[in-house]
Amino acid sequence: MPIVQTKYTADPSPLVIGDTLFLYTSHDSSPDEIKDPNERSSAGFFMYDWLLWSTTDMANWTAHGAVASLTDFSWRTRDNGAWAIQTVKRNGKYYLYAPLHGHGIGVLVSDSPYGPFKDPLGEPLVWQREHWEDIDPTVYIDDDGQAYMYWGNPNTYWVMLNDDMISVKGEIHKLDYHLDHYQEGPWLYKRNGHYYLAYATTCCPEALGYAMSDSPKGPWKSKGYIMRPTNRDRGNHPGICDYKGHSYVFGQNYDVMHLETFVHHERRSVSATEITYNADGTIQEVPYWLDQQPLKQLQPLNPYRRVEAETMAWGYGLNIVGVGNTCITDVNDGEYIRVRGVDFGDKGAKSYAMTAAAKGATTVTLRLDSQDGPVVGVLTVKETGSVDRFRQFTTKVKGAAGLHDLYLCFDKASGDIRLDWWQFK
Ligand code: FUB
Repeated sequence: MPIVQTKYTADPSPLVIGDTLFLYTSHDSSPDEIKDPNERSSAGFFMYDWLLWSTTDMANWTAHGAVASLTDFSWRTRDNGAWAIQTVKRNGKYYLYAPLHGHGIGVLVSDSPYGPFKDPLGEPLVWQREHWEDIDPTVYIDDDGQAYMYWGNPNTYWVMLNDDMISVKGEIHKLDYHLDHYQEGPWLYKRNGHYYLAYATTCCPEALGYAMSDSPKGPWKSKGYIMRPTNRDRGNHPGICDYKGHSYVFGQNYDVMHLETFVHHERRSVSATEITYNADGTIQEVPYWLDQQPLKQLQPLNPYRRVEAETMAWGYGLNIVGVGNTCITDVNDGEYIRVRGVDFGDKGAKSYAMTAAAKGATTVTLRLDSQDGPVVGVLTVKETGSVDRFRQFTTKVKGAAGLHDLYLCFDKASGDIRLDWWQFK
């Protein structure tokens, strides 16, 4: 199942910085997030901002909220259309490349992966005024320091970037050949001396294809599918990286929406799976997301340090608020947070504390290994007077030792609740 359930996410852009895998995504609105109330049951794209998630174990993901939005580009003409981005790091700065429908591709810059991102140009980085094909930018900085940007649907374009990463070097090139099944969503990278251009294949249903080359300028040779088309999906979009000795492909599907409806809406969700490279650099095909095993957890989670409440493997029905200090909200009876692979150690935990604010209250039952598993503690979050007034609630814990999945199960929930962070002792 998709790695995030608290928001609809699409167009995954992974970026590994040190110990952490950051994942920038676009953000399909849920019905209540659509700005025009008359459009709330429409099937189309309603995309206003870009979200950030992070992990250190590939099993639990932490939400960081919307780190950039269309409003960061003062020259944009549309309020909808925050489509696929990629963020890359160079010389301590983070460059976020974004399509601005009908206005080319822009770039935002930040000193931190968490933002804030600012527009250094006040105008597009590239803009081919004669068509609307300037979408889905991907940027790769080669070993010699030369950066390349590819993009486009249904044609593929590329250009070199200057070292400042916010201006182009030379002219825009259009591939004068069509990569097999190429539709959109290119993802450019290099691995073991081979250059790769992965992409979403011919719509619809889109799948994941790729091409290889000896040069970032091509020529590219199509190599087939990473994931074949299936009627269970419609749109797809690759993001590929190596992390802690494993290789991953990210993509997207409608499988969280399908928990509610099979009527088509653009409410997508990002999934990921491990990929394996053959000796010649080609990539072994992987089955459709739902036919895969869950991602292997790379290291257990330490519950004796501060854990953000928005860190989870599963949290369907819950929602995220805030940027910077992000919290869990929209808590209802029967919902739960699953945190995978929590290492309580041999001695086990004695107490549990959660920092929360509430114009209301909820009970949080701590269970091991399943939603119905053994209870190790029960916490009550009580009214704090305001959703901005946080206080710590504590409870005793018994029976939590060793390695377990932790379930925070909610009931007797009322009012507006914000869950900030928790910690065992
Ligand atoms: O998310 C909007 C668009 O859908 C992207 O730009 C495409 O790659 C496709 O995923």
